[in-house]
Amino acid sequence: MLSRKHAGVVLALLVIVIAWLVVSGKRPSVVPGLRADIDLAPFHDAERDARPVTLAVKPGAAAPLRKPNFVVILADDLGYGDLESYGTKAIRTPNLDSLARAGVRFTQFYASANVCSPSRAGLLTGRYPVRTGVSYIIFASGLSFGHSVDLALARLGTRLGASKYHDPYVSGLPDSEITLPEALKVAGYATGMVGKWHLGDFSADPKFLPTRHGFDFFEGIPHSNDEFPVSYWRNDQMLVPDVGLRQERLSADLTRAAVGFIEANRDRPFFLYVAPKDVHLPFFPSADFKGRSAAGPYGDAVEELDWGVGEILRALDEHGLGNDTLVLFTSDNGAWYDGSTDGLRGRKGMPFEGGQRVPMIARWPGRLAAGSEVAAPTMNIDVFPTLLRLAGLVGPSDRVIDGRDLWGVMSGADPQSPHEALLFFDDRVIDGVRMGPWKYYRYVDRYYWPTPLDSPGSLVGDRVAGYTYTDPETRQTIKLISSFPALYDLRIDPGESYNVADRNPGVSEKALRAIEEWENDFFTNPRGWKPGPFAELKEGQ
Ligand SMILES: [Ca+2]
Repeated sequence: MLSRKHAGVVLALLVIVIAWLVVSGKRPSVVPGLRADIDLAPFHDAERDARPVTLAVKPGAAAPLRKPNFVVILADDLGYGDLESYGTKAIRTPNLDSLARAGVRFTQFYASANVCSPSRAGLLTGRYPVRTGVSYIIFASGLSFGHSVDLALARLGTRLGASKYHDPYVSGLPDSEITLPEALKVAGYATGMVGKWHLGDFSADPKFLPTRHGFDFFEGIPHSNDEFPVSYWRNDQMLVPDVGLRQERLSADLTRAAVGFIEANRDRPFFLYVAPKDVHLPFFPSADFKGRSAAGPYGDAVEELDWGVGEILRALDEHGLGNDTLVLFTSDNGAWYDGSTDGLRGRKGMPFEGGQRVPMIARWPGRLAAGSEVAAPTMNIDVFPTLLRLAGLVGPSDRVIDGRDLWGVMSGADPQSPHEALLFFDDRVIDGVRMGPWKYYRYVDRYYWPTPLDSPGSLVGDRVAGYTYTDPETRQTIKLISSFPALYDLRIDPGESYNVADRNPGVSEKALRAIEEWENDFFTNPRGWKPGPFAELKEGQ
């Protein structure tokens, strides 16, 4: 017998299939300027996959005598307003606040996507995530029945024109992408990763293991802690097939692994990437933290995250590495159901400020001014070129790197943003752009999958977005719904509440042009490959 829940799903499927049949033949149009479909061949390029990193990344002439260590900590789903140093009064974050006091606090730093996987792809490659093919969340390969049904419904709905869901271009980070650890190894770095990967389910296909993408050492989980089974790995060995809901120990285990990596590599330059499972749903703070914050289980998990950061900082100090180490702390996207955006509009899954503006703290005693602040708009794609230059590396020469060197703004040498424009994607579509104080959206088409009712290019959305009223006397026609394009002046309107697009047509035009130019380049050369002297380089090897 079908349970009531399953019967409902089957009924819904039937209704959708019948509706689909009624309108079949009408493929969802793709509105010009919101192109979503491209040839996937460039994302599966065996020849490029096989090229050694050393063809494109080289030690520069001015390599530093002592290469700094890098520790990059990437929290999960932590909102812009969830640290005391970023405004919360409900959660205690003494370690992260001491990090901010001893270093630089960024106030306009963005994740490169509003969900997990693409944001991580952007951080590790220095490129807008769509170039890597990780255009959306890469779900675990062993999906539950319910989740599979939901995705099937979303795909069907997309074909029908009633929803908008696209699988990522790839099922994991392509080998042809050069990751931060792969590049830093050219400069002799030891590389380690601890925590959540989410760039390909390596429990199903080992080619997506972090150890196959530049990390000498890995300990952690393949994807988010809400996708089961949650297997726990060290290097290429699965230690626990399914942690299940026994996740109270995870934060402490991952912290121990991070501290162990620092101890093991204290005598050589190292790059450590820590990607805690906190504070993604579901929350399982350990006994020491349960009930400690005034912000519910979410707040407890943030406090445990803060503790973990404190342990890592303590390990650096204990080994006398503090002054030789650049520590970066940020989040992969904005707050989701719980968490604070500090009043910014939108949450995880949206390109509004609340979905992508995240805390960012940089500490390097002696090199970065303690207690300073950076207000220039910057993004996590900037970490890659910044660390490469600090390690004395040049390149990659064979591809577009969208990120920019942050050292100027970080050190105070040049307070101007290195970006004229920063793009905001939703899935594989560019929704908006930040240019100076302005944030422009040509369209924001959905909150989170699967069903937007007002997205252009969909059957339902076209109808809803097309609601108009014509006055019978004057024959004047006005639009009744939606207010796009939208332009916000973040200097006076950080909450993105007042659309001033009509009052600033020049700014809107310039912003739209920036989006369209990037998009046109992307559709001709999605991977951003540059013509390069590879033939000669190969012969010289
Ligand atoms: Ca996330």
